[in-house]
Amino acid sequence: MIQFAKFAEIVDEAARTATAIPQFTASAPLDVDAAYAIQALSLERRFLRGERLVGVKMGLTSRAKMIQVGVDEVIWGRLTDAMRLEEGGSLSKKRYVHPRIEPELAFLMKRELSGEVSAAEALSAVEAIAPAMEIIDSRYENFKFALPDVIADNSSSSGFVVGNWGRPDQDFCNLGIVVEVDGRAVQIGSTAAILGHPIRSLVAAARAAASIGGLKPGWIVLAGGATAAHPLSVGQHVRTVMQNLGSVSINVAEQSCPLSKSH
Ligand code: 0L1
Ligand code: MG
Repeated sequence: MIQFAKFAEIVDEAARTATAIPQFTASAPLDVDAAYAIQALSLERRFLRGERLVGVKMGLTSRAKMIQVGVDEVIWGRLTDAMRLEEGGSLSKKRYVHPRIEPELAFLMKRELSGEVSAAEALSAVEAIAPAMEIIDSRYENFKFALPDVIADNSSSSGFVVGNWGRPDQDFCNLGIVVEVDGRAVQIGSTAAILGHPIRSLVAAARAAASIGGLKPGWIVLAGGATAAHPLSVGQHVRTVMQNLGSVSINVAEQSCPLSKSH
């Protein structure tokens, strides 16, 4: 346990100071359970600094992501209030090591959801859905990691931005998605890439979150990237357009404006 706490401190400091570190599994034989224990301990450090748990992210929920990372297993991480960026605002690139953006569908929870649930039960616990983007930023050098490394590193989650909320009773199983950088399409996909239907990701989130008391009303669940992640550079305007649901955007700045809520 003491060693887990040390790994948690290292990965937390790497995230806090935007400093790349060598992957843990190069020197320690971590398994997936150990990795989730490290993730929990590293997030505890953020909560002690005043951050609040506001939801979870599901990761590696599409073939594109599994192939990009070289694993075939769904993973999850925790979202805190400090990770949320203002829609249309800016992110400060210097607060990340090597950020990338992923188009995602976000769920807003209306009711608690935990453990083994059906797709219908999951849907009935949703208040709203929205187009969203996740900023992933592996704290490992060159984005190089094995599965336990990335899980320990909060499954690479480092920020998220959510567009306008819409009704959950619309069909969202196969919505077209375009990610644009400065008006040019850089990724094209569909919500169907998320486990065939994004609701399956919420079912998986309920199962995963059972270990932390379940998904809570008011929480956000990011369903997972629908395309490969796209690298971010200073000066870019990044927008994701999702069929029927609208768009969500962010500007990549060297440093964010002091008046902006975003970090
Ligand atoms: O889908 C995801 O959010 C995956 C994050 C972990 C892997 C990565 O850093 O690309
Ligand atoms: Mg993601």
